[in-house]
Amino acid sequence: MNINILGIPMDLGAGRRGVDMGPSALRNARLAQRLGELGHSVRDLGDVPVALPESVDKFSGSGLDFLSPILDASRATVERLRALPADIFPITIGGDHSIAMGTVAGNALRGNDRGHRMGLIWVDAHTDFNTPDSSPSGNIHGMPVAQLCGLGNPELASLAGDWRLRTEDIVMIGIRSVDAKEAALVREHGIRIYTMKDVDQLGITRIFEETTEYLSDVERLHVSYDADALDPSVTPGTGTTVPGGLSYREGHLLMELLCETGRVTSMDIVEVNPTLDTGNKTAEVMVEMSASLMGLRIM
Ligand code: 5AB
Ligand code: MN
Ligand code: MN
Ligand code: MN
Repeated sequence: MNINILGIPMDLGAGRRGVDMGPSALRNARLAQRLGELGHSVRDLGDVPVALPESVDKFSGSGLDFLSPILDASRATVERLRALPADIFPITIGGDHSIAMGTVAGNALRGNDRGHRMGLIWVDAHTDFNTPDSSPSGNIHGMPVAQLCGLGNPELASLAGDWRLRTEDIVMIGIRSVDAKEAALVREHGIRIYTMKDVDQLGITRIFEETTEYLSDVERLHVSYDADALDPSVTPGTGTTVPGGLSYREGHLLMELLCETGRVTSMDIVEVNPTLDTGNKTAEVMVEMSASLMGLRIM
């Protein structure tokens, strides 16, 4: 496969600094080499420019912290991705999870100016379905899925023009921290959610089978993998850890099974923060997770 890596060193959407070093940490953990060893042809496109929080006015947008520079970086992400040829598998590396507004929108528009019907598999401790009104923190990395569905801020909601992610084309896995108003929103919009309780009860294999069945009609399939989906003992280097997450093997198994379908067309790796890590462990684990999605086999 032809893989293109695109870095988005964004920490404007998160409450803590340092996640902008995620792309660097993942490159340092040999992401491109690891995928190359699996037989892929890998090209690193470098980084999308993202403003430094010190260099911009936090209150420049309408009501949301760092709205203007997040819009700029998201628009640049959309343009980079939509221009890629159809046979490329983009792996976008963050950066906080606000980058997914641009990555999902850009991948939806790639090869179709009106936008493909896009399935989204959101692997995360959090549902990231806040709107500016529901958010307890005001941090945009807690809002990308709602924004992609057209809720919340109208400028963030129209990164792909009139294209919208359909609420019935989303599956979330690993969920264990949802804010009160956010919970009401995901229920209202009927988002398919597998909490950690479901992971414990059903197991990853059953969840995978239901997920691929549920998303059988989409044209493109994007996996957005937040490092905090995994248990903090596996990925400590991330800003919003929640105990009781996916085990190392559960994280891998989901990627191995998704790989076998041959249906996934793009991926994000987000929320790797090396300033909170032990060595570069979290980036190394996330590189292995992406390798599993791209064909790594035990034997
Ligand atoms: B992450 C919280 N729900 O909105 C909020 O890491 C946390 O991309 C969001 O999943 C976590 O601030 C965002 C409390
Ligand atoms: Mn997230
Ligand atoms: Mn999260
Ligand atoms: Mn986080």
